[in-house]
Amino acid sequence: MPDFGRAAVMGVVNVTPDSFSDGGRHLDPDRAIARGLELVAQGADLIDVGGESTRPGAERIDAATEIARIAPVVAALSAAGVVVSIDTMRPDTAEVALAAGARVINDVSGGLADPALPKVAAAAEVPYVVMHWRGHSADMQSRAVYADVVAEVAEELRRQVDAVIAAGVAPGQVIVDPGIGFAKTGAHNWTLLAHLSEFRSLGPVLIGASRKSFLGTLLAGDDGAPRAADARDDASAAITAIAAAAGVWGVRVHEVKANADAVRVVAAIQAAR
Ligand code: PMM
Repeated sequence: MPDFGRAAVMGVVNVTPDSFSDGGRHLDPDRAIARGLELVAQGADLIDVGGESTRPGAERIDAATEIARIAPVVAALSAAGVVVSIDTMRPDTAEVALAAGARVINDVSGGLADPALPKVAAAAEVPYVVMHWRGHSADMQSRAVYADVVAEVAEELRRQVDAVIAAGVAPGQVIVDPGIGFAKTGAHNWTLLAHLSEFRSLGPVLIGASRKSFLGTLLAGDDGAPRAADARDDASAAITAIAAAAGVWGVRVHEVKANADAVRVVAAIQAAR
């Protein structure tokens, strides 16, 4: 597990036509590669490349389409020395990405969508992000029902972690993620963010809150219209500071600059304690 002495900044490059945050902007491989390099120049420690949108309501695409989108981007960024994580639920896509140089697997299903994926992570001996997940995006919001969201997400995530370790992933390679926005309402997201330290006993924690719709709701204008996705970056950086102060391993963000500064500010304050 790379340790940067502060929270890691994972920059997002979605090679998709339909991600809510940056969909369509980086579908062309050259633009996606340039964006990844730009985020590294701005201070990203690693780049998360994804070819399948997981926004609420998204339908799945086939593996061949996903692979065609991510392969040239993973290969070019890896060749340029960038640490690439592959955001996929599919073992075939992960295998192609690893062969192209990816060094981390980010599975938003945390091993549940395809039990072969944890085995790929185990064989490759790479860090494996296990995100809390209750089912595919098409209908996941119908599963946003909790009596105690912190306790239930922690318990379900613990079971997911146990399963991937049983599949052969070394415990030291597991990164956990409570899955902000995945089968969660805005209120659930805020409660999880208010209790991040409770997830640390499960492993290093990654948080992906950047630009998500609960921020659009929080920052809605007087007319009630949600703030646009690309105008949520200051709020995302505020969450980064709070998450870093709560001791997370890393944050997954679309705009790197302010987040890279925020994690350095928090590290300086922690060092001065
Ligand atoms: N969120 C999205 C995609 N991948 N991966 C992890 N580990 N955690 C997340 O919260 C997460 C993720 C959805 O956001 P996007 O469509 O902007 O990529």
